[in-house]
Amino acid sequence: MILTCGQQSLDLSRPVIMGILNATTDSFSDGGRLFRGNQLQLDLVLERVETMVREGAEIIDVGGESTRPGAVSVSVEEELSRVVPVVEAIRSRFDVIVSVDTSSAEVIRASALAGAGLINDVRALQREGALQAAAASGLPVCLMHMQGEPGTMQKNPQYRDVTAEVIEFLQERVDRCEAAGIPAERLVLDPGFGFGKTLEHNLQLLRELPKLVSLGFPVLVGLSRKSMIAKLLGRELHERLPASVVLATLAAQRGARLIRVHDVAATHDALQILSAIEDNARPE
Ligand code: YH5
Repeated sequence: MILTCGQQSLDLSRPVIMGILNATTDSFSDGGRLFRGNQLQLDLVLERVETMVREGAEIIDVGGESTRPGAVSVSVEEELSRVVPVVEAIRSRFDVIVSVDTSSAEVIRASALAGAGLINDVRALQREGALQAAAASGLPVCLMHMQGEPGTMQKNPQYRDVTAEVIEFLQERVDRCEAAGIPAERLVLDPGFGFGKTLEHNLQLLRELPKLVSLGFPVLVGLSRKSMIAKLLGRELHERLPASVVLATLAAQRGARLIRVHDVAATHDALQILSAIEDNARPE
């Protein structure tokens, strides 16, 4: 129920919010807002983090590589230069847990030294050296399922049974982690909504989320502002807040314990109501 994140710990007896911080110039939903020209502004980063922490985020997810469909890849040097100063700046000013969205062994090692508390890898540690780097870091890791690679993953994804295949893949990655010296207690699983999935696949995964939860690992979900909302409702990016909050709540109700979102305050309201119902306790 407690996830140890380096020097910090995370209580997962209730759902917790992971706030998204995009240290990329080309993010889908809030691309480049923390930049002046090509330069990431640490003062803007800290302002954004302060807001998310005040609104109820317990984790800040720092991403230096865009994984949106069709995104161009950045060099390891570029990713390091964006992520490391951000991790250090956040940790020097806030007590929040910093998660780093990366697939690179070098970035995993540097982030751990800079004070990160969690590794979030959309490629589930499949890149060269990533398993070893994560094991050596001693940090927990979120293993996410993706079919294909970001550039092409939304071109005709196909499954026999999406939930069964996601679970098989994640179970295989759990086994590889354990063999590499990352104990089960340090793993978080994520079905990877929108990563090589059609609307029907995403809906089935959310409907059947309890099957993934029943493996016994904490489950993380990222549904915030994703294109399944456009496919269901025809909403533009700036119109996706209500649907994002509903999806977060439905996922938490089905057992997700880490909820990755852009809109922390609204999601926090929803999760507090859910927790009050589930605990039969009133907020003070
Ligand atoms: C995730 O699900 N997602 S980056 C497209 C959008 C809006 C948002 C079309 N990193 C996940 O957030 N890490 C990302 O509008 C993630 N789980 C984990 N663990 C994609 C994203 C997004 C894409």
